[in-house]
Amino acid sequence: MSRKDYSFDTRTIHVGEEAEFFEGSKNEVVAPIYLSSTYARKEVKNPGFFQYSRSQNPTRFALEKRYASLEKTTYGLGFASGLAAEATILFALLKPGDHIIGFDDLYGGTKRLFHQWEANYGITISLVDATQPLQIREAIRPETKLIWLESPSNPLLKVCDIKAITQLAHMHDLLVLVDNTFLSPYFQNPAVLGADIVVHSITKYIAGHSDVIGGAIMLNDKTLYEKLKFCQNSLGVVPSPFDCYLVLRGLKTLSLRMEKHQSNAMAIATYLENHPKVAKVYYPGLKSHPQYEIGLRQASGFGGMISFEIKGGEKEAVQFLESLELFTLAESLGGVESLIEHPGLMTHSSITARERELAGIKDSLIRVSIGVEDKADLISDLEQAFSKTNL
Ligand code: P1T
Repeated sequence: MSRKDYSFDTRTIHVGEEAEFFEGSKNEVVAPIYLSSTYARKEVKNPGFFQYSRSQNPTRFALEKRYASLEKTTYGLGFASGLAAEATILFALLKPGDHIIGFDDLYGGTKRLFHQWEANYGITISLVDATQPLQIREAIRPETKLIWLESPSNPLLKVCDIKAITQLAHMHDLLVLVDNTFLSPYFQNPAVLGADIVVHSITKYIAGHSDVIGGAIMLNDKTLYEKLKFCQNSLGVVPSPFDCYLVLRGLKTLSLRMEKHQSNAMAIATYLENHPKVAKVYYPGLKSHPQYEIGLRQASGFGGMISFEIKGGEKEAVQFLESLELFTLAESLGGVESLIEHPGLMTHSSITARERELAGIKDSLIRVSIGVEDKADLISDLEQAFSKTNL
């Protein structure tokens, strides 16, 4: 695509799939899947650009070009999973003795990775409530290198002020990473707000159909990019060409999907907020959300993720979850189908009960990924499950 000023919706469909991007192309409209794991060379000492598919793959390059375009960064890198992208960042950018400040509400698998690095590689990590920039300021040490955020966070949908935190971090020469999985680049571009590194679990909204595991890093700094790209290849954490194709395909409807996820989520969050069996609703689009104004300022939408506390405790939560018929009881999020789960027993079970308590994840907490089905059908399923829950 020659023009750089096309809108987001246009870029999700075209960037990276231009026919001229693929050598020897017959003007295919859809990116070919290059399955070959290696490339023949004519001369021993003259390998040419394409040598081995872990290092160079045209289908992956097409997707990486699109990743950068969607987050408005110079560089994009594709990974085999969100956690592969995260592990690569730790591996490439940190050394023993370094310190990370992390949001106290992060995906459980990210915290599990942090704990392994603390135990084995001499990294220290302080988890703070990043909705309070003062807590970040107080946690900064001479050896601090990186501030690790999710906004909105998983599972409590806390929103932090990315611009304010970035300004503070840059005064101290610290890098800011934002995991933008929950909003997708359709609603929020952290690098435009100043973040140095944007991370995604591609598995979620970007792929969008619960049939791919993938990850991505988007960034502007050439030196950081080169370090990460070197490790992407040397660790071998690349996505398969077929998965890259599925993501290129899924991305074409990102804008349409995100709008429907959001309008359904707004209706369901309002329904839950008025339900007598619900104690508390967490959704950044509700005026009752403590960081509603920050979300409004830094993002163009609130997304499709909702968490809520059911009255009672774990027993009632489990009874409710097992009574649902249309919602699928499963980990993950961001697919076209609505998924629901119990963070304490599922996505965040890899961290200790004490850590969950400190982060505010209660046994009555339920997390919902609102799909793009008919919202009346979703609400009637929630209603029948509430009616079967003894309170
Ligand atoms: O599952 P994977 O593609 O490796 O991505 C990890 C990851 C990273 N960041 C965020 C914000 C995430 O939510 C995840 C994965 N989360 C789930 C599987 C979940 O159900 O919350």
